[in-house]
Amino acid sequence: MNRTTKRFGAVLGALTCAFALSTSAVPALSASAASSTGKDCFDPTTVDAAARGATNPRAHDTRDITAAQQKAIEAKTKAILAAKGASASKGKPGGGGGGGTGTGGPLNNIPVYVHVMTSTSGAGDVTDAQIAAQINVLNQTYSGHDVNGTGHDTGARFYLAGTNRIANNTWHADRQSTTYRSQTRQGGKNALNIWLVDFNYLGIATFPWDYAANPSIDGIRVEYSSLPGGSATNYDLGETATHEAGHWLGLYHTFQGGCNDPGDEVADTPAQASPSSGCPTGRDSCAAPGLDPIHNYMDYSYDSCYYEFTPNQVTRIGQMWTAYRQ
Ligand SMILES: [Ca+2]
Ligand SMILES: [Ca+2]
Ligand SMILES: [Zn+2]
Repeated sequence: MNRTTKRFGAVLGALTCAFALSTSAVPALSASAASSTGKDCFDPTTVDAAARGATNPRAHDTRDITAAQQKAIEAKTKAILAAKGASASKGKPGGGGGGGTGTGGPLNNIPVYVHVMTSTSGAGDVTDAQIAAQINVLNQTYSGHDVNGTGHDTGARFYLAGTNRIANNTWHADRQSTTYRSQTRQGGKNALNIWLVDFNYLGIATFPWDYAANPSIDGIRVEYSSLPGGSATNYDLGETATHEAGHWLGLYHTFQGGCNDPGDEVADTPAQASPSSGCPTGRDSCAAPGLDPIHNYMDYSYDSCYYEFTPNQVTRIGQMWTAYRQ
């Protein structure tokens, strides 16, 4: 398997599973409100051939969120925040009623459960030191202190709450992902579950607004060789997990919507026509002011190119946390 061809598998899976938003009302946050069938709507092993084959290995990313879906998500979030704001004003910070399933928690103390899905012969069995290094990378990148440069403090902090090692060839290859995620996921809606697998992607994430409908599969799947010290060429600094956690926290790609408003819903990330590759200094793919945000974690650059979230992404992360994971 050529590690250099691995790309982020994006986030469409959970969306196609869970997306049933209404633009006219705040949907109930309870899991029972959704027909959570447990069906996995995104099995990368089945879309690889069609999506990756001929032209662009990232082509499946274009199946991301439609403009209409994005509009609905933003409206829903705004309504939830307004409702929680009203609740907070009554002295009930963090909301209470309708708060979905699972127990929430603070952004600055996120429990991380790492599920190491090895083969029966031990492939993919990362070390405890690598897992610790990965948690450290998350804390560096989310606090604005990347080894590659300086960014902004998102307020998010992570700690290792548990490591789970499972030997299963099928699961190691990310097959039956709904099954294995449902059977192994730990913690509440504030818990970041990371499943380390070996697939044709660097990572795949669920979004926070999908949690209520599909709580049992919430989290990120990450190519095990992308952990610090791993073998994924150009993607071995552990920043794949940073990128995927960004989705899990509610960020879109910086190229969401291309050059068109509202793009990624973040004002201080210049519009970007398409994903970057490598670290293309000076890239300027949209006429809108500003160079492409190639150093942003939510682009597709090399790990060594990444070093920042922007202030407005920090704001969005906080809002998304309040709306969906607190
Ligand atoms: Ca933007
Ligand atoms: Ca520009
Ligand atoms: Zn992504």
